[in-house]
Amino acid sequence: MNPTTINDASSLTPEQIGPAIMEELRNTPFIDVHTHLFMPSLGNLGLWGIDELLTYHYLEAELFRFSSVTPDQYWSLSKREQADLIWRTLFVENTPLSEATRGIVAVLAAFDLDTRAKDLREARAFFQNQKLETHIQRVFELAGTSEVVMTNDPLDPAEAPLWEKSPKPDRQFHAVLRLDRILNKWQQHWKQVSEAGYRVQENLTGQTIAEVRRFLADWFRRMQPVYMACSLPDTFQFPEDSARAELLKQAVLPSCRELGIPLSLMIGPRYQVNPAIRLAGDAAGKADLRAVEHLCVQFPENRFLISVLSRENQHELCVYARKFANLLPFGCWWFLNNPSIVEEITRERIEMLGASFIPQHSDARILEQVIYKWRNTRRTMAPILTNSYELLARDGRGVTRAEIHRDIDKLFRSNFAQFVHLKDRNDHAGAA
Ligand code: RAT
Ligand code: ZN
Repeated sequence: MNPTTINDASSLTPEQIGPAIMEELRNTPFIDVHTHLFMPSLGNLGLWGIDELLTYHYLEAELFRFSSVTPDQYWSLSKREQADLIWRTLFVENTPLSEATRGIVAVLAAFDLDTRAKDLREARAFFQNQKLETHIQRVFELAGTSEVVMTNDPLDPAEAPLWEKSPKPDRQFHAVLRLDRILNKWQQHWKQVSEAGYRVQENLTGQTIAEVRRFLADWFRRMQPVYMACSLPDTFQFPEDSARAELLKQAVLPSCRELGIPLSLMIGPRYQVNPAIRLAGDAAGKADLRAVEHLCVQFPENRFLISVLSRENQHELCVYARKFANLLPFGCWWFLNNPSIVEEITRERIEMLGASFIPQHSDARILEQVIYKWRNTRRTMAPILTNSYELLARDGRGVTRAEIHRDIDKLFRSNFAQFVHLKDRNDHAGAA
């Protein structure tokens, strides 16, 4: 390839486009806009290492397809025994063909560990020898990520006390104020809010709404979240006669406006269709995206990050994004994070929205997962982008290296950074 620099204004030849895209994808440090990872200053909340990787709920779901072990038998095992069973079943006795199992293989290979090992001895010894802080830097480097966004639940009894101790902020981990318990299960959680010192009742009186807003403002100060977030069932409706809709309208959306942050809605799980397999027990359903339409229309001053779990909802989401600039679609979430589906959704999004969306987030629960999830994303993105630029060239406009750089930066960094005003926040943090 001719050395083409980022400032080179001349169009690339057809042979140069693919390699230039691969290089830009490799060299752009991505922002991972939604994970379940935790900064090290939050103590032991962050999961990492081979036993955690193997007991990821995506793999637990697969275990029950390949083994006669019952969920009850599985849950009675220690984590180590569970990991051994999953390794033996999915990696020794069967070929790891699925996306989640291939992910484990890719992580082991990234650390030069034996991907055909008969047991986990070597892998365990490797992870036991890592020091978390340096390991995180190495993992981020291998994943090509500069920073990740966490999921932080102020009503999680394991997490909330850690925030109350003012943990050291971490430039590589941004917080998110997650509201599932408050919005989806107010009846079960209002007492917890009340016990934390807020004058709330189950009934959403004026005082309760004001106190929920005080609760959100206090947690905003404590966590400095980049957005608030909630996952919502496939049956989600807005407006509707429910505590959730009232809380959204009167507390959460006004607070987001006042605090200047977006609200992220992840719509589409069918919670616990098989409770016996716990976290793995959720399914997916097609949602009515008129709820999103109504939110965007009624609250034009709010900004919404939206991900939908059903494949069938993807096209509609793009249509709504074309109507409402305050809607930013993101990610191919959970059951969609497979190359065939990511490819379909991403092509559709580029065709309908150009580079004005966020193609992917990792949803990593275990640190090292970012390695395979982001490698896979880069691998899937390269031919999609190549095809888009080839079509553009055939229609009469070649692409420059600088344009490729700009587009990839938008998709994997600046669309998000601008939507959540990341720069202002970092400047502010730097000045503080
Ligand atoms: O993808 C997942 O790991 C799910 O279990 C959910 O956590 C989902 O990502 C969510 O944030 O609700
Ligand atoms: Zn998630």
